[in-house]
Amino acid sequence: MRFDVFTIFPDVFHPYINTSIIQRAITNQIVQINLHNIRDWTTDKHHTTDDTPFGGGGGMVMKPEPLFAAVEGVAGNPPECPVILMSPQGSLLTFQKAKELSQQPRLAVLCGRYEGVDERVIEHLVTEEISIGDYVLSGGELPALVLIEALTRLLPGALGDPDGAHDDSFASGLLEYPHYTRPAEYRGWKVPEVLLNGNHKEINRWRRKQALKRTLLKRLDMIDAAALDKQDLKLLIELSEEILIPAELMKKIKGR
Ligand code: 9D3
Repeated sequence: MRFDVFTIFPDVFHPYINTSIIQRAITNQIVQINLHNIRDWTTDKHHTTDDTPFGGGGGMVMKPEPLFAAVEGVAGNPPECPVILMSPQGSLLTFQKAKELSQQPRLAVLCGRYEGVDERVIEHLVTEEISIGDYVLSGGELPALVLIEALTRLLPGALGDPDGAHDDSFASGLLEYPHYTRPAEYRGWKVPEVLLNGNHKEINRWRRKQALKRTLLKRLDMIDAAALDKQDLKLLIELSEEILIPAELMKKIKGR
């Protein structure tokens, strides 16, 4: 998969993409990340990428000409791939959205700065706006890195094993079970006995139960009754002795 990233701060990408999973995916030719400095497509003496807003008000707006020139220069006119604007007004990046976008052979990713980009860029160049959450950042660079990493992890071979992200918690629809490592006792806090006895059937059952418990307690919104099976129903009945399980959910899963 090929990413063309358009930014006025290409340098902030280097340390992160040259680390760990993304770096290995680049080396193994699973992803290609091309960084483009929007300033290189300016034509004026001062290499201006922003200007004051028509109609007044504070702040600066990214000018359309360098953005159109950059994206069309790299991705073609019209662009031959989706053009994504990282924007606080975009739709939220989710596992589903990441999976969908990871099917594309190529994406252009625009990073806004200042108050935003000229609306004509959004209307006539951008095909999709994506946000990474409801909090204010200073620009689209960190969100672009988040997008690139989330998509790269989903590409076959990127995690070094062919099954890739199958085990990832958002793929399974539940949060992950708790993890422990040595020592078996730390400050008097013991690792659950079941993990030490080597009975893998029992361990898997315990892990599934803990994953259900956590998801019920921390992310009830993630629970999809349709994705739970008969053994999950048994685990839920056991869990109902420990925590409150919404009657709604019990009804749905008992009904089949
Ligand atoms: C101070 C200006 N803001 C008014 C409330 C609007 C605004 C414009 C530009 C807020 C943030 C930004 C810069 N942020 C992004 O470009 C951005 C972003 C984000 O801030 N949060 C979550 N996802 C994203 S994707 C791009």
